[in-house]
Amino acid sequence: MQAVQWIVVVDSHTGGEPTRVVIEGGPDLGRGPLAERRRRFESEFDLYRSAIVNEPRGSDVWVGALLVPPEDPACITGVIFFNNVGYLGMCGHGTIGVVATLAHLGRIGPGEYRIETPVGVVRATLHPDGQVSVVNVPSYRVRKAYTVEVPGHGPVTGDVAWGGNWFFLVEHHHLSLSLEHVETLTDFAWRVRRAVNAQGFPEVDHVELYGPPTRPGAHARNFVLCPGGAYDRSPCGTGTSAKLACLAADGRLAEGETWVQESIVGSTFAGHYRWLDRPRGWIEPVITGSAHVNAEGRLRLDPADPFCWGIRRS
Ligand code: PYC
Repeated sequence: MQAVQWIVVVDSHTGGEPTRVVIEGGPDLGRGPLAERRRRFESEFDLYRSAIVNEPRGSDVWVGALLVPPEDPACITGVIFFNNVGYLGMCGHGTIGVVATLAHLGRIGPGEYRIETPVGVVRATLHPDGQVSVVNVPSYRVRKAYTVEVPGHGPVTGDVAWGGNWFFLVEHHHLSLSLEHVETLTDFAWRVRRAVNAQGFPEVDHVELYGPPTRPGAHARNFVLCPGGAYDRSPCGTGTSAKLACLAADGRLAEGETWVQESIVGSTFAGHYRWLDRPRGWIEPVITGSAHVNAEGRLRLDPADPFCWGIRRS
Protein backbone atom coordinates (compact mmCIF):
# COMPACT_ATOMS: atom_id res chain seq x y z
CA MET A 1 0.00 0.00 0.00
CA GLN A 2 1.35 3.42 -0.95
CA ALA A 3 1.85 6.05 1.73
CA VAL A 4 0.01 9.33 2.04
CA GLN A 5 2.14 12.25 0.75
CA TRP A 6 2.04 15.81 2.02
CA ILE A 7 2.77 18.97 0.04
CA VAL A 8 3.33 22.20 1.94
CA VAL A 9 1.91 25.26 0.17
CA VAL A 10 1.39 28.95 0.71
CA ASP A 11 -1.48 30.57 -1.21
CA SER A 12 -1.70 34.20 -2.19
CA HIS A 13 -3.49 36.37 -4.68
CA THR A 14 -2.08 39.12 -6.84
CA GLY A 15 -4.80 41.53 -7.88
CA GLY A 16 -7.32 38.71 -7.38
CA GLU A 17 -5.39 36.04 -9.31
CA PRO A 18 -4.29 33.15 -7.08
CA THR A 19 -0.83 31.59 -6.81
CA ARG A 20 -0.13 28.38 -4.89
CA VAL A 21 3.57 28.22 -4.02
CA VAL A 22 4.91 24.74 -3.30
CA ILE A 23 7.33 25.03 -0.41
CA GLU A 24 7.97 21.35 0.36
CA GLY A 25 6.92 17.93 -0.88
CA GLY A 26 6.82 18.70 -4.62
CA PRO A 27 8.51 16.48 -7.21
CA ASP A 28 12.31 16.33 -7.25
CA LEU A 29 13.24 17.46 -10.77
CA GLY A 30 17.00 17.13 -10.22
CA ARG A 31 19.36 19.78 -11.56
CA GLY A 32 20.00 21.39 -14.92
CA PRO A 33 18.50 24.23 -16.95
CA LEU A 34 14.98 25.15 -15.84
CA ALA A 35 13.57 24.62 -19.32
CA GLU A 36 14.77 21.00 -19.09
CA ARG A 37 13.40 20.62 -15.58
CA ARG A 38 10.06 21.96 -16.78
CA ARG A 39 10.07 19.24 -19.48
CA ARG A 40 10.86 16.64 -16.81
CA PHE A 41 8.02 17.96 -14.64
CA GLU A 42 5.67 17.54 -17.61
CA SER A 43 6.89 14.13 -18.78
CA GLU A 44 7.52 12.41 -15.43
CA PHE A 45 5.59 14.25 -12.72
CA ASP A 46 2.59 15.84 -14.39
CA LEU A 47 0.29 14.18 -11.86
CA TYR A 48 1.71 16.55 -9.23
CA ARG A 49 0.70 19.56 -11.33
CA SER A 50 -2.83 18.24 -11.48
CA ALA A 51 -2.94 17.29 -7.80
CA ILE A 52 -1.84 20.78 -6.74
CA VAL A 53 -3.98 23.07 -8.92
CA ASN A 54 -6.87 21.06 -10.30
CA GLU A 55 -10.16 20.23 -8.65
CA PRO A 56 -10.97 18.99 -6.06
CA ARG A 57 -8.11 20.82 -4.23
CA GLY A 58 -7.91 23.69 -6.66
CA SER A 59 -9.81 24.99 -9.67
CA ASP A 60 -9.17 26.15 -13.24
CA VAL A 61 -8.11 29.56 -11.94
CA TRP A 62 -5.07 28.45 -9.95
CA VAL A 63 -1.49 29.00 -10.99
CA GLY A 64 1.02 26.82 -9.15
CA ALA A 65 4.64 27.74 -8.53
CA LEU A 66 7.15 24.99 -7.76
CA LEU A 67 10.25 26.40 -6.08
CA VAL A 68 13.39 24.60 -7.23
CA PRO A 69 17.11 25.09 -6.59
CA PRO A 70 18.46 27.62 -9.13
CA GLU A 71 21.22 26.77 -11.61
CA ASP A 72 22.62 30.28 -11.30
CA PRO A 73 23.94 30.77 -7.74
CA ALA A 74 23.15 34.50 -7.99
CA CYS A 75 19.43 33.62 -7.98
CA ILE A 76 17.50 33.16 -4.72
CA THR A 77 15.35 30.44 -6.26
CA GLY A 78 14.20 28.86 -9.45
CA VAL A 79 10.48 28.61 -10.13
CA ILE A 80 8.35 26.64 -12.55
CA PHE A 81 4.80 27.94 -13.02
CA PHE A 82 1.95 25.66 -14.00
CA ASN A 83 -1.81 25.75 -14.39
CA ASN A 84 -4.86 23.56 -14.97
CA VAL A 85 -3.64 22.36 -18.38
CA GLY A 86 0.15 22.69 -18.43
CA TYR A 87 3.17 24.87 -17.82
CA LEU A 88 3.91 28.58 -18.26
CA GLY A 89 7.13 30.23 -19.43
CA MET A 90 6.96 33.07 -16.95
CA CYS A 91 4.17 34.42 -14.83
CA GLY A 92 4.07 38.04 -13.68
CA HIS A 93 1.37 37.81 -11.05
CA GLY A 94 2.90 34.51 -9.92
CA THR A 95 6.36 36.04 -9.47
CA ILE A 96 4.83 38.80 -7.34
CA GLY A 97 3.08 36.03 -5.36
CA VAL A 98 6.36 34.11 -4.93
CA VAL A 99 8.13 37.21 -3.60
CA ALA A 100 5.27 38.02 -1.20
CA THR A 101 5.32 34.39 -0.04
CA LEU A 102 9.09 34.36 0.58
CA ALA A 103 8.69 37.62 2.53
CA HIS A 104 5.79 36.13 4.50
CA LEU A 105 7.98 33.13 5.39
CA GLY A 106 10.71 35.49 6.59
CA ARG A 107 13.12 34.24 3.91
CA ILE A 108 13.62 37.67 2.33
CA GLY A 109 13.24 41.33 3.26
CA PRO A 110 13.05 44.43 1.09
CA GLY A 111 15.65 44.35 -1.68
CA GLU A 112 16.32 43.14 -5.19
CA TYR A 113 16.44 39.41 -6.02
CA ARG A 114 17.15 37.32 -9.10
CA ILE A 115 14.75 34.49 -9.84
CA GLU A 116 15.31 31.80 -12.48
CA THR A 117 12.42 30.74 -14.72
CA PRO A 118 12.32 28.38 -17.71
CA VAL A 119 12.43 31.39 -20.07
CA GLY A 120 15.18 33.34 -18.33
CA VAL A 121 16.18 35.17 -15.17
CA VAL A 122 13.89 37.91 -13.90
CA ARG A 123 14.73 40.47 -11.22
CA ALA A 124 12.22 41.22 -8.50
CA THR A 125 12.34 44.07 -6.01
CA LEU A 126 10.41 43.81 -2.77
CA HIS A 127 9.71 47.40 -1.75
CA PRO A 128 9.41 48.43 1.91
CA ASP A 129 5.62 48.94 1.46
CA GLY A 130 5.21 45.33 0.26
CA GLN A 131 4.81 46.19 -3.42
CA VAL A 132 6.86 44.09 -5.83
CA SER A 133 8.44 45.19 -9.10
CA VAL A 134 9.44 42.55 -11.61
CA VAL A 135 11.96 43.21 -14.37
CA ASN A 136 10.65 40.68 -16.82
CA VAL A 137 12.35 38.81 -19.65
CA PRO A 138 12.91 40.73 -22.92
CA SER A 139 9.58 41.30 -24.63
CA TYR A 140 8.76 42.05 -28.25
CA ARG A 141 6.07 42.01 -30.91
CA VAL A 142 6.39 39.67 -33.87
CA ARG A 143 3.30 40.65 -35.86
CA LYS A 144 1.35 43.90 -36.01
CA ALA A 145 -2.28 44.08 -37.10
CA TYR A 146 -2.69 40.41 -38.02
CA THR A 147 -6.25 39.64 -39.10
CA VAL A 148 -7.95 36.31 -38.52
CA GLU A 149 -11.43 35.19 -39.49
CA VAL A 150 -13.28 34.24 -36.31
CA PRO A 151 -16.32 32.00 -36.77
CA GLY A 152 -19.46 33.81 -35.65
CA HIS A 153 -17.68 37.17 -35.41
CA GLY A 154 -15.92 37.88 -38.72
CA PRO A 155 -12.46 39.38 -39.08
CA VAL A 156 -10.59 40.24 -35.87
CA THR A 157 -7.29 42.11 -35.94
CA GLY A 158 -4.61 41.97 -33.27
CA ASP A 159 -0.89 41.88 -32.53
CA VAL A 160 1.19 38.81 -31.70
CA ALA A 161 3.71 39.51 -28.95
CA TRP A 162 5.94 37.77 -26.41
CA GLY A 163 6.09 38.86 -22.77
CA GLY A 164 7.29 35.59 -21.20
CA ASN A 165 4.28 33.80 -22.77
CA TRP A 166 2.75 34.30 -26.23
CA PHE A 167 -0.21 36.67 -26.59
CA PHE A 168 -2.66 37.85 -29.23
CA LEU A 169 -3.69 41.39 -28.26
CA VAL A 170 -6.93 42.82 -29.61
CA GLU A 171 -7.90 46.48 -29.23
CA HIS A 172 -10.85 46.63 -31.59
CA HIS A 173 -13.79 44.37 -30.82
CA HIS A 174 -17.44 44.81 -30.09
CA LEU A 175 -17.52 43.52 -26.51
CA SER A 176 -17.83 45.30 -23.22
CA LEU A 177 -15.08 44.41 -20.74
CA SER A 178 -17.07 43.82 -17.59
CA LEU A 179 -17.40 40.86 -15.25
CA GLU A 180 -21.05 40.34 -16.09
CA HIS A 181 -19.96 39.47 -19.66
CA VAL A 182 -17.27 36.99 -18.69
CA GLU A 183 -18.89 34.03 -20.49
CA THR A 184 -19.24 36.01 -23.73
CA LEU A 185 -15.70 37.36 -23.43
CA THR A 186 -14.34 33.86 -22.78
CA ASP A 187 -16.19 32.39 -25.75
CA PHE A 188 -15.01 35.17 -28.07
CA ALA A 189 -11.39 35.01 -26.87
CA TRP A 190 -11.35 31.22 -27.18
CA ARG A 191 -12.57 31.43 -30.79
CA VAL A 192 -9.96 34.09 -31.50
CA ARG A 193 -7.23 31.89 -30.02
CA ARG A 194 -8.31 28.93 -32.16
CA ALA A 195 -8.29 31.06 -35.30
CA VAL A 196 -4.86 32.53 -34.48
CA ASN A 197 -3.47 29.05 -33.71
CA ALA A 198 -4.89 27.65 -36.94
CA GLN A 199 -3.52 30.47 -39.07
CA GLY A 200 0.16 30.44 -38.28
CA PHE A 201 0.72 31.03 -34.57
CA PRO A 202 0.22 27.67 -32.82
CA GLU A 203 2.23 28.83 -29.81
CA VAL A 204 -0.13 31.70 -28.88
CA ASP A 205 -1.99 30.47 -25.80
CA HIS A 206 -3.17 33.74 -24.20
CA VAL A 207 -5.62 36.24 -25.73
CA GLU A 208 -5.86 39.78 -24.41
CA LEU A 209 -8.80 42.04 -25.17
CA TYR A 210 -8.43 45.75 -24.48
CA GLY A 211 -10.96 48.43 -23.63
CA PRO A 212 -11.34 51.73 -21.81
CA PRO A 213 -10.34 51.82 -18.12
CA THR A 214 -12.74 52.40 -15.25
CA ARG A 215 -10.16 53.22 -12.53
CA PRO A 216 -8.86 56.76 -12.22
CA GLY A 217 -5.27 56.86 -13.44
CA ALA A 218 -5.50 53.60 -15.43
CA HIS A 219 -4.74 53.67 -19.17
CA ALA A 220 -6.71 50.60 -20.25
CA ARG A 221 -8.68 47.66 -18.91
CA ASN A 222 -8.04 44.14 -20.15
CA PHE A 223 -9.59 40.72 -20.24
CA VAL A 224 -7.01 37.95 -20.52
CA LEU A 225 -7.91 34.40 -21.48
CA CYS A 226 -5.42 31.93 -20.00
CA PRO A 227 -4.38 28.67 -21.71
CA GLY A 228 -6.83 26.46 -19.78
CA GLY A 229 -9.90 28.62 -20.39
CA ALA A 230 -9.89 30.60 -17.13
CA TYR A 231 -9.58 34.39 -17.26
CA ASP A 232 -6.82 36.20 -15.41
CA ARG A 233 -8.18 38.14 -12.45
CA SER A 234 -4.99 40.20 -12.39
CA PRO A 235 -3.93 42.49 -15.25
CA CYS A 236 -1.48 39.71 -16.26
CA GLY A 237 2.19 40.53 -15.83
CA THR A 238 3.41 38.77 -18.95
CA GLY A 239 0.41 40.14 -20.89
CA THR A 240 1.16 43.67 -19.73
CA SER A 241 4.79 43.12 -20.79
CA ALA A 242 3.59 42.08 -24.26
CA LYS A 243 1.34 45.16 -24.31
CA LEU A 244 4.26 47.44 -23.40
CA ALA A 245 6.25 45.93 -26.29
CA CYS A 246 3.39 46.80 -28.68
CA LEU A 247 2.98 50.32 -27.28
CA ALA A 248 6.74 50.88 -27.50
CA ALA A 249 6.91 49.61 -31.08
CA ASP A 250 4.03 51.90 -32.08
CA GLY A 251 5.60 54.94 -30.38
CA ARG A 252 2.57 55.23 -28.09
CA LEU A 253 4.50 54.97 -24.80
CA ALA A 254 7.89 56.51 -24.22
CA GLU A 255 10.75 54.75 -22.44
CA GLY A 256 10.29 55.20 -18.66
CA GLU A 257 6.69 56.43 -18.97
CA THR A 258 4.17 54.64 -16.74
CA TRP A 259 1.32 52.55 -18.14
CA VAL A 260 -1.34 51.56 -15.61
CA GLN A 261 -3.09 48.38 -16.66
CA GLU A 262 -6.44 47.57 -15.09
CA SER A 263 -7.78 44.02 -14.99
CA ILE A 264 -11.31 42.80 -15.57
CA VAL A 265 -11.82 42.78 -11.77
CA GLY A 266 -10.45 46.33 -11.36
CA SER A 267 -7.00 45.50 -9.94
CA THR A 268 -4.02 47.31 -11.45
CA PHE A 269 -0.36 46.84 -12.35
CA ALA A 270 1.94 49.74 -13.19
CA GLY A 271 4.34 49.08 -16.05
CA HIS A 272 7.17 50.84 -17.79
CA TYR A 273 10.03 49.74 -20.00
CA ARG A 274 13.51 50.51 -21.28
CA TRP A 275 14.73 49.78 -24.77
CA LEU A 276 17.04 46.81 -25.16
CA ASP A 277 17.22 46.88 -28.95
CA ARG A 278 15.14 49.59 -30.55
CA PRO A 279 15.53 48.54 -34.21
CA ARG A 280 14.32 45.02 -33.33
CA GLY A 281 11.65 46.33 -30.95
CA TRP A 282 13.02 44.50 -27.91
CA ILE A 283 12.18 46.02 -24.53
CA GLU A 284 12.85 45.22 -20.88
CA PRO A 285 9.49 45.60 -19.13
CA VAL A 286 9.03 46.33 -15.43
CA ILE A 287 5.72 45.43 -13.78
CA THR A 288 4.73 46.55 -10.27
CA GLY A 289 1.92 45.13 -8.16
CA SER A 290 1.25 43.54 -4.83
CA ALA A 291 0.19 40.14 -3.52
CA HIS A 292 -1.50 39.05 -0.31
CA VAL A 293 -0.92 35.73 1.39
CA ASN A 294 -4.30 34.23 2.25
CA ALA A 295 -3.65 30.63 3.24
CA GLU A 296 -0.96 28.28 4.48
CA GLY A 297 -1.57 24.60 4.30
CA ARG A 298 -0.62 21.04 3.61
CA LEU A 299 -2.15 19.17 0.70
CA ARG A 300 -2.90 15.56 1.55
CA LEU A 301 -2.31 13.10 -1.29
CA ASP A 302 -3.93 9.85 -0.28
CA PRO A 303 -3.68 7.03 -2.88
CA ALA A 304 -6.99 5.71 -1.56
CA ASP A 305 -8.70 8.88 -2.81
CA PRO A 306 -9.93 8.28 -6.40
CA PHE A 307 -9.29 11.98 -7.16
CA CYS A 308 -6.00 12.14 -5.28
CA TRP A 309 -4.23 13.40 -8.45
CA GLY A 310 -6.91 15.89 -9.43
CA ILE A 311 -9.43 15.93 -12.25
CA ARG A 312 -7.31 16.22 -15.39
CA ARG A 313 -8.36 17.76 -18.66
CA SER A 314 -5.06 17.14 -20.37
O1 PYC B 1 0.58 37.42 -14.64
O2 PYC B 1 1.84 36.71 -16.29
C1 PYC B 1 0.87 36.62 -15.57
C2 PYC B 1 -0.07 35.49 -15.79
C3 PYC B 1 -0.01 34.55 -16.78
C4 PYC B 1 -1.10 33.69 -16.59
C5 PYC B 1 -1.79 34.15 -15.49
N1 PYC B 1 -1.15 35.25 -15.03
